[in-house]
Amino acid sequence: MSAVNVPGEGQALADAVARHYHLTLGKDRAGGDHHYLYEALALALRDRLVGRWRRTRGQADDSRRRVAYLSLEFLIGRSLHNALLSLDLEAEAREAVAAFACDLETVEAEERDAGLGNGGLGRLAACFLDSCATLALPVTGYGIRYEYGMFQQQLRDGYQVENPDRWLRDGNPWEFEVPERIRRVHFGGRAEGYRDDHGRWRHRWVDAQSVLAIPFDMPVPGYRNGTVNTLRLWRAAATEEFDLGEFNAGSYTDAVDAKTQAEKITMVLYPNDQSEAGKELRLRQQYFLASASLQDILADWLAAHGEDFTGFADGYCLQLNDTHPTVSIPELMRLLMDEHGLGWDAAWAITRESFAYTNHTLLPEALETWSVALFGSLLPRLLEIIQEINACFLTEVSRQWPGDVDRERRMSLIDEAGDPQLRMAYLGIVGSFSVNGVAALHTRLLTRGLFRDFHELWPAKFNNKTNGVTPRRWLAYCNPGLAALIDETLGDGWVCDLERLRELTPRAEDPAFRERFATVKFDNKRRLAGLVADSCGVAFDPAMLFDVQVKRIHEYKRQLLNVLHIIHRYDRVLRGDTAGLAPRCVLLGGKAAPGYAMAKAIIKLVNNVAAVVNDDPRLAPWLRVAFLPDYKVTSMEVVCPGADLSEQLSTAGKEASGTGNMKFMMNGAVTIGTLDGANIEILEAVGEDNFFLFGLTAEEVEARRPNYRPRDVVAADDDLQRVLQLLESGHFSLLEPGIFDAVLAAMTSPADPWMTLADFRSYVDAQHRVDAAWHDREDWLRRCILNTAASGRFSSDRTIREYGRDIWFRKGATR
Ligand code: 26V
Repeated sequence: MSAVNVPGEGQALADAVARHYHLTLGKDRAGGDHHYLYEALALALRDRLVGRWRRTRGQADDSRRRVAYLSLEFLIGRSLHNALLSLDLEAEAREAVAAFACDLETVEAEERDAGLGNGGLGRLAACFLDSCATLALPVTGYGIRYEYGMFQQQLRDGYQVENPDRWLRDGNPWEFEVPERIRRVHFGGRAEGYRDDHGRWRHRWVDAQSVLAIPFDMPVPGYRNGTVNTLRLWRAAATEEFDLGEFNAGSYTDAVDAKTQAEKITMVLYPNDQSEAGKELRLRQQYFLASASLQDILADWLAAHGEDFTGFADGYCLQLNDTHPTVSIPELMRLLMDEHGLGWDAAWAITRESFAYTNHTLLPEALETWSVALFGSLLPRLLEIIQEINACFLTEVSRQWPGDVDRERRMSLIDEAGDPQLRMAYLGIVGSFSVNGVAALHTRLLTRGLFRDFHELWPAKFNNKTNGVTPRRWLAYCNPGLAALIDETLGDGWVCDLERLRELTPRAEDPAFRERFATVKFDNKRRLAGLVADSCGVAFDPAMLFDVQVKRIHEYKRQLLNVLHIIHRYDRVLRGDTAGLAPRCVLLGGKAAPGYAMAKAIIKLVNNVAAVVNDDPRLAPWLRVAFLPDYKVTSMEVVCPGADLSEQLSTAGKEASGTGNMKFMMNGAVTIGTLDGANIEILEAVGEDNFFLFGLTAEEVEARRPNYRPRDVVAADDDLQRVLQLLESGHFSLLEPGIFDAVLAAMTSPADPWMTLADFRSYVDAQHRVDAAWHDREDWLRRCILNTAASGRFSSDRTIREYGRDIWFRKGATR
């Protein structure tokens, strides 16, 4: 990629860094401030990206469908190392910062994570953008530039404390404000009918308040291919006229108030907890993203095609990341009809051929609904449109199933039982040409359960796209040791063709290769032990088995099962029953939604158990336990390369896919897991000998539920009795008696939706198999290598190729 005449590209990186340090930032060398050096390096890299960015935009092929990936979350983490890797400038960057007597790792540590997401859903969006750019696909991400990302988690006395994450405090060198593309978004007021100049009945939205949507573009570099795509994040601001009008009227404080009201919209990322329901601000965020993004897309369309929208659905695909942006469906209808004069039928045909919807959860409490009353007061014209969509849809249902009123009630976009609610997932299905789940089991459960009626009506709309993760960040970037070993063994083609890792399979039989793999793993474990020592004050010995569970804290993910097993181990050591035990360091980490009391109690329990275990010298040779505070993308980059065992314990049927499971596998950890989400596909890929399977299947869980009696389970299991005895006796809560009562009550309730105790025995037995396997070092290493070798299918490149083939660029078919 030579581009000598593009400014910034011909110059040596070291010169560019020095120029930015001295001239752009105005610093002299004596200061030696690492943060300024980070900024200077980021600016120098950004310079290299802008030319490619412009060329990517210029090469946009008008005959090709473009994709907008609409998501309330993009959990991108850090950008500097990713840019270095994409541009292949790591060596030059090391040199450049060495001139400032600094090493690259220190400079990289200055960057704050862009934590604009909760967990898997947001990180998936980030991995997808990476794959789209690497595959040179014309995909733009649209999201929100939250002033405060995911909260920072602190532990105080073992309890989670949330602190605001002001990630933009020191500025963001990766973003470009684009004032010439500011949009205006409306709220409130009312819908009004009128007759236009041609005598046609039209609608308009009047007396609304408006806010400005200001776009900030972040570059999304492809891997060494010259492509740079865009992530466009919107920030809300007050309209100038509004401010000025108030100001002229002498109402200074009202003007300031209007400004803060407007800016509130993009102030904070919502954590996904139950208390989210009914939050008006959250609905404002969703509509703000939808309207600003669609206006932006239509502006491009108008510039190229004028007011002729006939080919719009062939020109654009709008992918909805869960229900959060589904308000885009009625918004596109509104824009096409009210702003551009299309009739209902034409607008509807375009809309349902443009949208595709991805579902990311089966949990009923996570399925989004909005009160019709709230929705109508905030977005009156959109409510009218949804009601009309629903009326047309229910006519279709009654044509298909005449007289089946129960089905009409079940399928209605409005749940009329009690306070009427809009069912956003159903809106997503009705307004899209494609609906997909995120792992094979998840899609099957969707079409047979939650979306059964819809699947009967439109079977061809439904499809599966098993998730993946980008091998750039989750192998090449986070595990340079393993990446170098693979490069040396296979060449470097695997980075963009991960199936090539299969060629490592025979290497598992080569003792010399195993030794090299072991050395890499050991180094990574040392690095992880360093992180644990620094952030938890617990000493992890890299010679011990590193057993890791990091993810959001939720009852369905069953961190509790992990805790029960830790207590069981503790109990065994105290009873002198150490035969066959593998010495382990157990690491847990993750954030609890601030309003989720049970999840917070689980964090406290892990910390209390860790304190008791770590304080007892008898346990030192056998067991160490730590809870890693503030788990985030950057922590995972150290955690997954250093793990030996990946804990994937969700109740079967509850984890839609999981993506952490894939990152661990790629980095050569062995999984202990249930038959849930993508675990099933991981097991299929790696084979039963290289995966520690346990627990009830999704079908067994449902069959067992009606007659589940945890007390009987306890009565039949001495180990479980002793574990619960320790918990009930207050052994882990001596200073705060009773604090775990609610946790114990939940686990022992016949109504426990997660059926934790039902899988205890099977889990502990599987952990014994892990111990046995660990003792045969060569065999263990073989398993690790086979896991990496089988992880090719879990590259998000594969996932994105499937989205491209079946959804975005599908030829003909039902569209
Ligand atoms: C949301 C809520 C909100 C209300 C209370 C409980 C609750 C629990 C979970 C969620 C998350 C819903 C969407 C989500 O993040 N799904 C995740 O998407 C990942 C990417 O597809 C997938 O790997 C995870 O299995 C799935 O949980």
